[in-house]
This record gives sequence, structure tokens and C-alpha cells, in this order.
Amino acid sequence: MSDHAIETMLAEERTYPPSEEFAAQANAKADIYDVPFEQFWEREGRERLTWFEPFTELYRWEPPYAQWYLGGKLNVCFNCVDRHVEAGGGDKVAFHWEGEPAEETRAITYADLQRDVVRFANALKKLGVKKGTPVAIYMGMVPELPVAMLACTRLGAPHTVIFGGFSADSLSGRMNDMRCEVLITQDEAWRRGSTVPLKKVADEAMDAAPVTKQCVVLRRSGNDVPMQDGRDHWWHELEADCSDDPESCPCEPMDSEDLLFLMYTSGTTAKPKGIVHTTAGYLVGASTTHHYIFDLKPETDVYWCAADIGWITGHSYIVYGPLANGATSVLYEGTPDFPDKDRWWQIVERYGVTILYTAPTAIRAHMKWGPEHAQKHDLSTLRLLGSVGEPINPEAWIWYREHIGGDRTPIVDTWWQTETGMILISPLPGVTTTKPGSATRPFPGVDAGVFDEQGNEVGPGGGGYLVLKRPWPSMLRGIFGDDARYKETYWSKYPDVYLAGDGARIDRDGDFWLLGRIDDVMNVSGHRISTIEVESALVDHHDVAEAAVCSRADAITGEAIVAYVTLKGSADGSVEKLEELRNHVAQKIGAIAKPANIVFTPELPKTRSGKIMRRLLRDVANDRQLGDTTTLADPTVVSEIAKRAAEEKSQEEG
Ligand code: 6R9
Repeated sequence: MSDHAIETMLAEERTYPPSEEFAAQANAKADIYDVPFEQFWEREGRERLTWFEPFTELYRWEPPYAQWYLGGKLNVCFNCVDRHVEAGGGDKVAFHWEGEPAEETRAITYADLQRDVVRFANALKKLGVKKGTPVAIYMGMVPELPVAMLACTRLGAPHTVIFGGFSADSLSGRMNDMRCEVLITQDEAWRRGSTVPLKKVADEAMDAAPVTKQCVVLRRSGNDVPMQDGRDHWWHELEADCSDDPESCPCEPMDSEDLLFLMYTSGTTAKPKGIVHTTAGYLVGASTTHHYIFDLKPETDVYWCAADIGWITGHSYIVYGPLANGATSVLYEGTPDFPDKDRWWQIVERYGVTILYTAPTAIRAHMKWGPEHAQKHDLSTLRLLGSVGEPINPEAWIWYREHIGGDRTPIVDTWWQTETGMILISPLPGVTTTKPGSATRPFPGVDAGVFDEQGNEVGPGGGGYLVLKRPWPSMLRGIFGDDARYKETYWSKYPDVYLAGDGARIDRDGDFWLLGRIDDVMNVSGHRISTIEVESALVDHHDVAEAAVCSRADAITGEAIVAYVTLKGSADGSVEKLEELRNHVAQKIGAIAKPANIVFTPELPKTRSGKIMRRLLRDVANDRQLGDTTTLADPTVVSEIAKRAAEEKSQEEG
């Protein structure tokens, strides 16, 4: 975040106490904060889930490893699907699916979901998938994506879902790391009226991931895609002779600590980390927070989390939390502005959405397009709004409340991470007085704090590093296959305290203000991208000698990526080279990591010991006064870069 944005945030003094009407009906009451930590998680664990065998020990904390609900046996699919059907809720809609082509919609009841999951799980069994078989999933936002995830959990097969915007390299890297035996994908995905060639990318990825021997392909666009005999199977053909009777494929009883899924996320090195989530703690965390923070009333609410299932937000708050709670959700395949900028509001009106959860970058895009698109639709059903993914600037918060929430709905600004599995800092609607830009309080049973450089806890009015001082049920169990990195990344700065990697301040009332990453991780449209990952992709290009990447503030995407590139032989850059390099990054990582701008420079600013000074480049990118340059090997380099950056900018604007 820019210094200016942080200052504006901290000067924010508006407060929004909960209304009496909301408080009277809220799932959370003020005394929820008084329940002792162990009692809280014990109660939620027992009451929120259905166990095949009850747990005998709440948690075991052997820093930095936690285990939760030990001795218990359960199945995630049973909790998300079967138990609702068995309780008579089979006719209730689990997902109102809205395709990108607006005429394509499907209402999927819990009974439908059970049949679909059972049939597909039986199909996966034919490929040898069983308890413990790692499965990769690379799909768009179609109902078959949650079906595939649930089928895996039914069988006890851990999955990793890879966002459909990732490249073949990113996909094969993850499949190799997890040693995925099966890949589930689709022919093509819809995006803004054209198609994304998922199967084509999957083919390339499988060439580089020989461990992945089987591929299931859902027909979505219907366009021709090459199918390899013996390896590729059409979803509909594979399941054609499979039973959809739940008895034919019982839910595998899993231990509480069995691996549920990996979700890869960017760290401060080029290699993404496989974040490990296990069965019971994750599901308790996701469903409990979903119940209280979104105030879900499963009988009456229509809940919509407009994230992509390919990210942790979609895992916890589209699939696992809401289904465990028996919610009726909207699942939308497309983008907010296709075919028109009122598409989201049309969906809210059509389904009578009551709860909407999205990211600041989307809110700012709607802000830019103007409130008239929302005004065309009846949004009066909305009663609660949520935000996630990055700090929300007060201006966007207020706009969201006024123009989407009719100046009536509470807003929950929810802070959490892939690693945390569940929301950790958030208001509780009906209880908390909110402030635009503040995520307010740690969730009940969560102990967060802010530490200074030396590891002293700072009090109200102070700022520093956000830490978690006690384990929580859905915390990561490690980085897949890399204990050393797990310890180094999260547990080495302070002993036995989890370092989140975010800066934070606590105000006089004890409310938390999250200030963005403190490491080399950028946050573009709410997506985590490491500077080093983009740098490695750039130097992978045969013309690039050196690259340094940083971010600058952007009005819509929060941060935008700026790359400084030195070409081999000090060749000069060109517009064509710029496009070529941007596309190269898209090919190596995915389109989300494309630099917004590239500045070609004969040299990068380095310290005398040879370290690239990213801080200076960040100052240049943000048009700020240059910081301390005394440690620079050659100070003229920075002024030259600043000049070139300014030239490029004036060209862009001209
Ligand atoms: C859920 C998710 C995690 C990083 C996190 C922080 C930023 C997320 C935020 C927020 C301020 C919020 N972040 N929510 N910053 N306020 N409400 O986004 O997970 O993709 O792993 O990103 O996102 O910097 O460390 P993930």
C-alpha cells in the first residue's frame, strides 16, 4: 500500500454501530467473545460437524505443528452433502449456477449434488483413485468443479485445485510437486465471450508431468480438443455406466488430521508453496466462521461469494464452509462486466441474493464504472456485504455500503490467508461497530497481536508485524515436502509465534488495521504474486540479462506490477520487446502476473554487495522522493532509471 493510502486510512474516523434489527436476529451475540478458547472450539467442533467417531483430544500444539480434533473420524463430503439429504434437505438448492452465457442456468439441489458426486466418485474409482491418491483439478467455474472436489473428499483423495488462469508451467509444477496421478479438467472455459483452452494447456502440462497418467475432461464449450487414447477420458463417458446410489460409494471415514487438500501460493522465492490443509480442523474453521461472520440463515439466505474456486477464498467460502452449513449459494461462471457492467447486479436481483462477498479490486472497478449499473436493479434483498483479499480503502468501503448496500447493510472486512484456511480478523455483524478500512477484531478463539521488530507486543496506537499467538483449527499444517521452508517463513522471526507477513496497526479502541505485505509479495487484484517469481520468469527469456520487479499503487487493482529489465548486450528495448516479455511472463506463470509496465534500463541499482535495491525501484515506480541512496554502487543508475520511467509514463499518457 502507498504511504498516502495508509495515512488516509488511519485518519478515518467514521464508525458504524450495528443496527438493533440486525443485532436482534444475528447468529453472533456479544458474549461470544467471553467463551474461553478451548471451550469455543470444542463446542463448535462437536456441534457443527457430524462425526463417524467423536474426537477425544481437542488439540495438540508442538510448535510449530498443531493437530486438532485428534482421534476423530469424519468425511468432508458427508458433512457437506449426504447429511443434509439424510436430514430431509435434498430438495433445497445448493447452487444456483449462472453460466457466462446468461441463458444458461442450473439449479442444483443437495440431492442432485449427492447424485452427481457419487456418480463421479465411482468414475474416479475406475481410474484407480482411492484414499490417498493425489488429484489435480484445473477447471473454470462450472458446477462440476465442486462436484470433482467433493468426489475426491468422498474417496479420501487429496486434491489441489489450480486456478484456470495459470499457465502450463504453473500447472505441471504443482502436479509434479504433489505427484498428482490424475488431472481433472475441461475442454475450454468461457471468458468474456471467448474461450480459454484449458485442455490444451493441460496437455502441455502433462507432457512435463509424467506422474500424471490419467486425465478426465469435462465437455463445456463443445469445441474439438485432442484426446489421447488410454490417457484422456471424457467425463460423461467415464461416468455413463456408474451408479449414483450413495450406497454404491460410501463416504470414506478419514482421520481428523488426514490431508484434505493443498493450495499453492506465492512466497518470497520463485517456487510456490504447497500449503497443507487437513480434514477436521479445516472444516470446523471454515464452517464456524461462515456461520457467524456471514450470519448465515440456511433456510432463507441466498449467499454469493464472487471469488474463483481456484483460490482459497473459493475453497473455504464457496465450497466447504457454505455446503457444510447447508447454504443456498450462487455460483457464477463469468466476469463482472460481460456482456454488460450490470451483470452482477442482474444476478443479485434474479436470485434475491442476501449476502455478497467480494474483493476490493472488484468494488473499485464497479466504482469506476459508476453506480448507475447497480441502480438499474433491485438490490434490496442484500442484508450483508463482505470484503476480502487486500486492504479496502475507506472510499471503496463507503461506496460499497452506499451504492450496493443501500446505506443499510453491515460490511465485514475479513482478513485471512491461504495459510490460515479461515477468516481470522473480522467484524461480527450485529455485534461489532465497524470502521471503513479496519478489519476490527480477531475472531472468537483467535489470538492475534502486533509485534515490533524486537518481538515486543505493541499496544493500542502502535504498529508492526501481525502475528498469531495461539494455534487455530484450520491453520496450515506445513508446506508440502518442505519443513525447513515452513519453519523459516512463518516461525523464525519470533519463537513459537506465527508471522503472517502483513503489517498492521492497532488503534485506540483495539481495532486492527491491515496495511499490506511486508515481504516481497505483491497483491494484484487480491492475488498474491511474488516479485521473485516474476523476475525468474523474465530472466528465463533469452534476451533478458537481469530483471527487478516491484509494484506501484493502482486505483483499481490495488497494486500493479512494474518490471525493470536489462537486455543482453545492453540492447535497447522496444514496444514489441515489451509485449513479448509481458507475454512470456503470462506463459510462464499466468496472465495475472503480466507486468503492467516494463522499463528497459542498461543497469539496475545495486548495493555494493550486489543486491538489487527494490526499495528504490518502488520509489521510482510510485513517483516518490528517492530514499537513501548512499549504499548504491553507482547512484547515477537510479536517476537514469527515473528518467526512463518518466519518459515511458509520458508516452503512455500522451
Ligand atoms: C484470503 C486471501 C492473503 C494476503 C494477506 C494480506 C491480504 C487478505 C485482507 C488482506 C487486508 C484484508 N489480505 N484479506 N489485507 N485486509 N481484509 O486473500 O488469501 O490469497 O493467501 O492472500 O492477502 O496481505 O496476507 P491469500
